[in-house]
Amino acid sequence: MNWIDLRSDTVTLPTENMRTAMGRAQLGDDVYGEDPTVNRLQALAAERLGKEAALFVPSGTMGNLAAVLAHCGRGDEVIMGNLAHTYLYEAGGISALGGVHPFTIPNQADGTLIISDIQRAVRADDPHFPRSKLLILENTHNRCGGVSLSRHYMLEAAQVARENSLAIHLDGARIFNAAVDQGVPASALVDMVDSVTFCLSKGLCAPVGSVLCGSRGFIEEAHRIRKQLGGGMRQAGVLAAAGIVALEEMVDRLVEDHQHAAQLAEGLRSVEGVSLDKGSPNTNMVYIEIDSSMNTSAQDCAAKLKNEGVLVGITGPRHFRLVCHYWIKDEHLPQVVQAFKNALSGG
Ligand code: TLP
Repeated sequence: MNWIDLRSDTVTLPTENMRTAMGRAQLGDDVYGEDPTVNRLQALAAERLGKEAALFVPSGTMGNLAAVLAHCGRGDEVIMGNLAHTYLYEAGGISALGGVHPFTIPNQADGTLIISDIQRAVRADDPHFPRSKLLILENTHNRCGGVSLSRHYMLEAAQVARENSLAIHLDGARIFNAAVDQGVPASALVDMVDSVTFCLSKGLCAPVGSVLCGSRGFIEEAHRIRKQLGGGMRQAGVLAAAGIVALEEMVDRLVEDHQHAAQLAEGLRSVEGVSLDKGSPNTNMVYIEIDSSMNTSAQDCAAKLKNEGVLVGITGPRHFRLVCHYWIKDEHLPQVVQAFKNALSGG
């Protein structure tokens, strides 16, 4: 079956241009720093994000982990939102592998952290306490509905971080969705942070890989940590080649995914028993709730949708995330709406 796969933008397959570039990529041993294609991707990524240097890593999770380990030592503390991907979905790696302690504060519905909450989370210099070292923000914010954080907010957060000697890492897995959403270059959303991870393998369609960007000294440290984590990938240019196409060809078109999310949300509004989350859709994500009057669970409904060729992400007992991406086309949107109508009417 040709699935309409809305579970995530991580499911995207590489484009034809990516497959061609991968086949033709010039390769070398990247652990020796000799893969010309990896080097080209890293230079391009650093340039696009306005940072001195960049490091190709196998995943967003490893990019965030390497960043935390480069910023913090054992027993240090990281301040982040209670809905941050790094807190919820990275298997506790910062604690398990780095002995780094998370201090969570509530994420607001718009993905932000209240500035006074950040201020209050910073520990006094007292031997009873861990040392506050790092603030992590996320843009776009996945669990807050894919919402994008403005430059204005990022500057405010950066100021409170600076005043308290905290470094800032941005989980920018979808930073290009945020940039396209706001009509600004991605560099304008990250010039105030010390480090940023972004993913090539989500809406940008590359099969594998993320990039960690920061100052030259920071990236040298992260390079050593990537090796410790087993992330030295040898002839990785075969993957980086797709990443170059991702950055050169796939950024501006993200606007189509955002338009599709808006169209899909509009269609779903007409389905009895479906409510959009407040503020949804944002960027490429639609979050919905099935009304309790409907005699179904998310599992049950997802199974019925699957019978119609539609795959959705289950995010709660009656809650779904639908993510638009390159492989979701105009003609799929009415099919998805109809599949929901059928699933919820017992049809
Ligand atoms: N997110 C995945 C799942 O892990 C939830 C998804 O389907 O959205 N930061 C953010 C904001 C992310 O959304 C993700 C992946 C990551 C980091 C991790 O990236 P990978 O999967 O490359 O380790």
